[in-house]
Amino acid sequence: MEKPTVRYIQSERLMDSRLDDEHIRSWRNKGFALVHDLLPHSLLAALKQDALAFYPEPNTTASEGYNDFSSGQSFVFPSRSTAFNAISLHPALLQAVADLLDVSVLELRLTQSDLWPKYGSDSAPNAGDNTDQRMHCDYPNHSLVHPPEWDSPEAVEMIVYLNDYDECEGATAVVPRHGPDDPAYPWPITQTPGVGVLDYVNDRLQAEVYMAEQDPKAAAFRAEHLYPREEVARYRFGSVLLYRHDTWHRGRPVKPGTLRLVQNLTFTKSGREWLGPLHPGWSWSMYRRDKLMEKLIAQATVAQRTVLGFPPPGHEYWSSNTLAAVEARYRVFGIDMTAYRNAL
Ligand SMILES: O=C(O)CCC(=O)C(=O)O
Ligand SMILES: [Fe+2]
Repeated sequence: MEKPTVRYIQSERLMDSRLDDEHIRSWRNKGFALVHDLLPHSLLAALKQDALAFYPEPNTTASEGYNDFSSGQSFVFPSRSTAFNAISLHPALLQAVADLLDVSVLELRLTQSDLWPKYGSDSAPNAGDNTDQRMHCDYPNHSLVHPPEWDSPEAVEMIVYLNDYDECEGATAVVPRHGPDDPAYPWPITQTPGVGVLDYVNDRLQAEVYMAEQDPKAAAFRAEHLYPREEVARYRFGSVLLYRHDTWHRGRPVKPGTLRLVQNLTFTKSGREWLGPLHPGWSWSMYRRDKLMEKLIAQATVAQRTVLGFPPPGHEYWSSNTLAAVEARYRVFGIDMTAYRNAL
């Protein structure tokens, strides 16, 4: 059987860039790290091109349909953009997450990969508006529970920026955590819109008015300890902001008339069913005529497949029968089952 010649996933070892100890310490202690040059610029440029071809230009009527965050599930993994898929499972990203969580790459799972446009606008925001966000942590719409104790994190979130700060502004703001007694980081994290009985309000001004009405103590905490301490992540083309489900942060206004493009990703430790994928399951696209996901699985490395939930070599799922059956499904796409066979 002839192997496909088009690459659907970048699986060469591109391990030239790795987080340094300072990045790892910063993420573990302060709750974030901004890293430049983790990903190859050629791949990022290809992704930006795909995104620009997909999303409407700023200042057009069509762009008004995209004035809230997220792509509305229209630019998610697995995507027709090969660059997007390649970044979603890029070895340098996987290694960075593994280093932050102190586990092996095989113990990671991808739970989010979504490319979001953010259009700069100076019109009056509604309560759900994304332009100038309220300070928040991301766990409520990623987790069924609450983030574990600070020193036992189980997920890494990231924002990959495809513009320069000077072009679009709209740098994400983060509140660095200073040790276990930091008054900005009390436990549990409940003083935020959307948690408990509090409604979800995204716009900063409206959220803080609402908080002052509903929970004056929480509003005072936010005003005293969160907003004054925010630091902006001055990104460049290709920068990656690594943060956590329990890091206070918020999106800030993008320059009117510009379009900021970011890829948002989340990786968790395996076996965390309470941190489920934010998109349709990875198998859901398998009936598409383009067979993109099948090709992607076949061409991925063992580690990349495992990060998608494919059973790793040596897993109890594998027997000579299941191996032959999976091979029968993917052989036409060029899968190499040697690693699984060797581990039987
Ligand atoms: O877009 C950004 O800079 C941050 C967005 C964000 O934090 C969110 O939507 O949860
Ligand atoms: Fe967020």
